[in-house]
Amino acid sequence: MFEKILIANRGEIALRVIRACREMGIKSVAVHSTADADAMHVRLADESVCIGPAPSSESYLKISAVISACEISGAQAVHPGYGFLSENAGFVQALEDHGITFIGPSAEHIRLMGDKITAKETARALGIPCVPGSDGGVPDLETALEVGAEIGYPVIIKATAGGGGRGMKVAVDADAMEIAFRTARAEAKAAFGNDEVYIEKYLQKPRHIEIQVFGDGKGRAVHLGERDCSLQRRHQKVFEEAPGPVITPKMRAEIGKTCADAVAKINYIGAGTVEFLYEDGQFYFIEMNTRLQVEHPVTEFVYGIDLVREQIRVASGLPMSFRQEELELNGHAIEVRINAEKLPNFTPCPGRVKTFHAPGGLGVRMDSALYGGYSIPPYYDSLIGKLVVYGRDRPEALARLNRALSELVVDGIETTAPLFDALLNEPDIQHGEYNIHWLEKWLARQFS
Ligand code: MV4
Repeated sequence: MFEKILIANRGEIALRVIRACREMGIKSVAVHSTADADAMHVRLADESVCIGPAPSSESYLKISAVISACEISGAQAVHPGYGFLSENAGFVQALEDHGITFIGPSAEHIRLMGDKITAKETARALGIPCVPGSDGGVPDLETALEVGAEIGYPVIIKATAGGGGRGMKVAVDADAMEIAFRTARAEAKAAFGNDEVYIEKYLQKPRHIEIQVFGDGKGRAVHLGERDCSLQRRHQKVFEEAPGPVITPKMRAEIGKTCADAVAKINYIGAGTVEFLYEDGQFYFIEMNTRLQVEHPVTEFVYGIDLVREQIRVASGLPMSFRQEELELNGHAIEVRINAEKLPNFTPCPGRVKTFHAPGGLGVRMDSALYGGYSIPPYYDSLIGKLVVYGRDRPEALARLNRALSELVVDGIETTAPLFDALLNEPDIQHGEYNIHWLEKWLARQFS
């Protein structure tokens, strides 16, 4: 087992990893920018190294600075958290060249899933159901129109190098294809420096359901069920739950096994998420994320597993500490993301937090790096905490969320917390009746 792990991240996820390290008797090294000298992750870690100035590009994203910090501190492994360098194959390669272990999948698997066409081809070859669409890239308008005629409209045009919703365009019919195709390519070129696009049948009212998978890198893998992350605004998740309100045990077992078998077959190591759109009882693969996700705590609650501990175990060559047959789904968990943003427009509002009080009690977990007197710097993303609740069933989890929100105090800045008080009063939310468009429609109605 590693003696010392460096955490190449900040905020609540850095704390999450430091906590796992401490429970495992592993020393932790924080890295930080000059803007984060007073950050909680720096205080909580056993050691810290300043790796550069405030902009992420010169600190948290700077591979050479992170590697230097490993050498200075003697860390044998790096946990990347999410975002930043977590899905950067070049970083994994650079660590390997320096004899440092990356706590996550191989550079090859990160690359495979980073290109959305190869990801989809791989998924299909491994028996994962995919959205009908073009076989690979669509080079010109003529081909795009052929694909449209074959699969039927509406279609969606997506960037091969994309993900997370950037560079996507819907064409409702053949007449709309020319403009949609041209715009999608231009946006893809501008955003990713690569104008390759592919085409899929556009699903009109799906849910976003993702399957948590975990591999040991030696041909064994398990699934830990699904999360429903349909409540999003501008491709940012705001509310996630496990299990999904409309997923039956039979469907879970089936799609879960398909995903676990697939990642086992490619010797995938560590945590991964297979993302699907779900409509009319069918799953359609869209992407795979090769990292630990923000919303992993809902899965931890309902399966009683520490995913970060397992990541560290398999990265060090140990087996996972459980088998599929030992994994049992129990109860219901919900996460809401508390951002330093002002409603109704979600305007970022960094600044000084006067008072911070985290809710607690039975079935409540608040992952946050805030403290009273802390100044939230303007340079990084606006997530300041994740409030995660557990109940024996969904109504109990909802009641607990309502209660926990009533205890939360963040004074001095605006947060998205009031949004969730309002959402909890909505019958559709109470009944789990929502899809990927529900939240944006509701927001438009609320604030018009
Ligand atoms: C789609 C889709 C409908 N049909 N693909 C958006 C982000 C990216 N990960 C995939 N996305 C979508 N792909 C097909 N074939 C609708 C979306 C989509 C979406 C997906 C998940 C959560 C929120 C979304 C909001 C708008 C569009």
